[in-house]
Amino acid sequence: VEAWSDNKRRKFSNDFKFGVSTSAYQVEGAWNVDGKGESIWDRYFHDNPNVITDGRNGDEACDSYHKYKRDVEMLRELGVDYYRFSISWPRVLPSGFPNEQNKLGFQYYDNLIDELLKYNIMPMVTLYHFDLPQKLQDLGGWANPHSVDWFVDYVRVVFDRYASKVKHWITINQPNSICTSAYGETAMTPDLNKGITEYQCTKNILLAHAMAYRLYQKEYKNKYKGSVGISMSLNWADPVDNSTENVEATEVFRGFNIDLFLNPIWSKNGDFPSIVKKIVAEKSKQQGFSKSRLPVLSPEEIELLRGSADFLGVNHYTTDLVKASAKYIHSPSFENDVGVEIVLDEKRNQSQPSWLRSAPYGLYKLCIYINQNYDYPTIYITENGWSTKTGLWDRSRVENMRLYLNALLLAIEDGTTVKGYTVWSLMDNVEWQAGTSERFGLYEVDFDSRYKKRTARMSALVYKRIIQSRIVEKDWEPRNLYISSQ
Ligand code: PNW
Repeated sequence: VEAWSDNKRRKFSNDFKFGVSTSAYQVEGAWNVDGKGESIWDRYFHDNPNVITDGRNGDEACDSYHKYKRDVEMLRELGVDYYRFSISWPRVLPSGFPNEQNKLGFQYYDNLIDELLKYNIMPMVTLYHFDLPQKLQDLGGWANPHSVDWFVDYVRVVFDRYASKVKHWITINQPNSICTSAYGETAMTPDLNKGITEYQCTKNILLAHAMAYRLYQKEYKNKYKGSVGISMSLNWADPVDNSTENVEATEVFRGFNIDLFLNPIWSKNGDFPSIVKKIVAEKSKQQGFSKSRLPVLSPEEIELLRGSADFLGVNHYTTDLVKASAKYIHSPSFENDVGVEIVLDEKRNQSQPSWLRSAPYGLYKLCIYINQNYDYPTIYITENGWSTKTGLWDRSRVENMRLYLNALLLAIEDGTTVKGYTVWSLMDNVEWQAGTSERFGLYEVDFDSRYKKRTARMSALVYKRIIQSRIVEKDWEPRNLYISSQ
């Protein structure tokens, strides 16, 4: 029990929505079936099989491309209000451009969406969850300013087809992970110019989001009345102790990992945060660049970005502890610009991967931080979850979910506008480089079975009960794992 929590009984209001989430590459499989184009993850894993912990890539994954009816049946079993899934850009536009439209690829999403609507489950569609068409990566991916146009052209095709059926849109999943960790590491682009591409990507991907938002406003909103947001990776960060240097290091860390992406869209004046502008400009100068590696946003771009979201999607998993770093490495990179060290909190429960520690108070503090700095935006928690090894009695997932939902109830009581909560994930899936060695699912998937058999875990039954009762019971347990769609 956390010191900040109390024993008051709280309830989710009747209009609060519950959902679950997946993404295309992680569940669909069928990587080269029916005319799908190659994505950057297909290429990366086919060329570098050794980077995957257990060697299992997304070629087959959960085979949701063929098993979507079973997926929807599971959603009915859980009783969720909505399903957050993503559309694979290379599945529908294999060249990346609208000149080639893959009928069969679209047919899959037609079928999935119609199946959801048939059972009154709202689709929440992520337009981009990490799987860029390889052909666009060959042109520089998100570091190329033309990527703004490429994205908007793709999105227009999708809006035209689905705006009448889909009312909740997320433009991009975790642009901050895409630009700063993936570009900074090696996952999404092997060809790096560190310290530079991170910020080109940041600018381009935020503009791509804003253009897609404005497109919806202009051409679809009046008719279809949907809402368009963006999901950010927003873990909380606290200083490892109260020393001035660690407190300051934490402010810098938050500046780069939270505010760099929120400030342009949700702050009153827009633009990148001044602390980030200052640090990158100073270091760029020291390193001999003729100007800051962080691109400038023009007044028009600042206006375009400001207010360009109906809601903030919060993907929240854990809290990092921040320590000022003594070693300043002279080479340019996002990491060196932030210049801190992340320390794991050994006191906290650890999940399967070591980065994931259960620290529910962090969700509460994050919400308060967002409210104070960005004036109470409308929020959906678009991802929150826990990973385990295989096994159906996943008590650590249940425990973690209960603690985070209680923290969320407290944040709501203190004024946070949260419309919905989404578990990552509906089922075990391909956890990027971790392959299937980390399991995030409410349903276990038997990846060795021909039908990718899915079985409800204990957490599925607990979540179902929370959705029905709207309260978080302390220690209710099911007697068996039978789950029905009634
Ligand atoms: C998310 N962190 O990414 C992704 O959106 C999912 O695709 C992924 O499967 C899921 O988390 C689980 O890992 C994250 O550093 C990226 O804390 C970074 C972090 C957490 C989640």
